[in-house]
Amino acid sequence: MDRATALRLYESMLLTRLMEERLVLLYKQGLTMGSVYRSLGQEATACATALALGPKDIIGPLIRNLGSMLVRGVTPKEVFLQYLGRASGPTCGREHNNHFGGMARGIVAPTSMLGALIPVMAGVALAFRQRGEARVAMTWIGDGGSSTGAFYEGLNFAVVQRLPLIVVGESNGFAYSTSPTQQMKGHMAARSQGAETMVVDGNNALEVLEAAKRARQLCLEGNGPVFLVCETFRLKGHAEHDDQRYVAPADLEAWSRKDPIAHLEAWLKGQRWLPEPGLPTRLAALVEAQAMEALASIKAGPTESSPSLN
Ligand SMILES: Cc1ncc(C[n+]2csc(CCOP(=O)(O)OP(=O)(O)O)c2C)c(N)n1
Ligand SMILES: [Mg+2]
Repeated sequence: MDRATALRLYESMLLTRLMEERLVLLYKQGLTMGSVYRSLGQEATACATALALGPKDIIGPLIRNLGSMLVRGVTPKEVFLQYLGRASGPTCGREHNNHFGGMARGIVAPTSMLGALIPVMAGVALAFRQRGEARVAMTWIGDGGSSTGAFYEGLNFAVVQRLPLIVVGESNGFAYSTSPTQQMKGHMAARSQGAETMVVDGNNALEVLEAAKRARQLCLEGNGPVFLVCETFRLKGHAEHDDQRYVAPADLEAWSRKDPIAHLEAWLKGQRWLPEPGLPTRLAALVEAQAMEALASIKAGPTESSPSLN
């Protein structure tokens, strides 16, 4: 682990959190076109995995993986424009939240249908193999989403074809208000169907990054796919409208103490690789400036110029 990578990881996780906090304010003002689905406490499972990839690899994120998109170069302003439903946003106001992508940055747009991205990303991985390209595909799935037929079909196909696909399993305690014990027997990792399987502490960003790098290497050597299951916890409700009254306060308290950002910060301090002292302030200012730019587009009216869809 080199200092530059560790700091990039820290910065991307912090940016994710600041972005989501700002989005919640817009939601509370009634300005967003839908709810906000936070990844509080799960920033490592989106950022550290995406950071392990090469520039030509392709990701297919889910709603709680905004961090992976920021790692690939998506800007806060784009995200704000999208949430505000602006014509100048990435989908010209036709879609909401992080449902956008683009091949220039190697992002297959998230969709609402849980599990549907697994066969799609298996197809991407198949294309890489057919063309003889040293690239991998990565996608994410929650404990709930891993109960879908699409998850089983897509992963099975990837296993049988030995495709360079990394499926990141986010075992975060809930699917809406349903706990894993109410909808699966045993551990999520047991759903790997013969894929190489890894189980890591999803709140330890360094562990996630190392595992994702190993997974990528395995894929490039023809041993894919890899099911990388991250043990973590959803610290907020399903979305902002959910008061999570079904979550045991003791669990929330225990997992809050395992905050992945605080954990990485402590590790950086131990290494004497301190981030610049003003980083949180600088990132917060960046987020605020880009939120204000996006908000200004509202004044420009609904006919503000719109780019073509990519
Ligand atoms: C195929 C399908 N079934 C149901 C839904 C409705 N739905 C949206 S999110 C969600 C819960 C997802 O839980 P999980 O996969 O554990 O992800 P998490 O929200 O915990 O990140 C459900 C059931 C959906 N979007 N797609
Ligand atoms: Mg879940």
